[in-house]
Amino acid sequence: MLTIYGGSTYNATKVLFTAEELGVPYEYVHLNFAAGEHKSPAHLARHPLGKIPAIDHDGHYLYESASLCRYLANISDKRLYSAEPLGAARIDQMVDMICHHVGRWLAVYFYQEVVMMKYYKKAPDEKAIAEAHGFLEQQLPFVNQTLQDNRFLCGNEITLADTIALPYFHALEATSFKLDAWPAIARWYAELKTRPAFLRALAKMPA
Ligand SMILES: N[C@@H](CCC(=O)N[C@@H](CS)C(=O)NCC(=O)O)C(=O)O
Repeated sequence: MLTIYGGSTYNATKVLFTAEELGVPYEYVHLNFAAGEHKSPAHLARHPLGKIPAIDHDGHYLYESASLCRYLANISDKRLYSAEPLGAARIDQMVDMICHHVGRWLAVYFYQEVVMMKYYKKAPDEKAIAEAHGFLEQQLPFVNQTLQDNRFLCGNEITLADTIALPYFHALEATSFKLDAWPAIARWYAELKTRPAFLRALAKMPA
């Protein structure tokens, strides 16, 4: 039995989208942050820092969204990943680049304009947004060029890089960030956000 513990954030969406795309059977448990469910003793046993996402697979607890997506691919038929070391390394490097660089800066918009403004009712930190904008101006041309040359982030087949990257861009729909300057990313985003697996993943979460 595989249970995914999540909340309404892009990190949980990555895991749900990957599971749906792979067709891995799972149950989803949505933790209520406002009620502190992610800091309960039961959840701290699953994730030592009390964060989401985490999974319980037959009593084995695992966490870290990209690692969880890789695990789901490894326990299924490896669609979205590669059984071949170089192919896997190319997918891993794109996943790491998205999580540690591009996604890290996209997340600033989400944090400042959704979490701070809408949830905590505080003014966004304009300096933090300007810094993120500067890094994205440097980094998104590479992503745009990649998607101009390929249908997906690692070639012409969907991989973990796409199921992990898409939720960052989706979270930006609620922010001032726009994809107008990045037409190939906008084309990729428009295609992926209507994939049935992504729509099923979103349907698991409360609005
Ligand atoms: N690098 C981790 C990040 C996990 C993380 O920061 N999760 C956030 C939600 S997106 C969380 O649980 N925040 C609640 C808290 O830190 O108390 C991953 O990719 O899973």
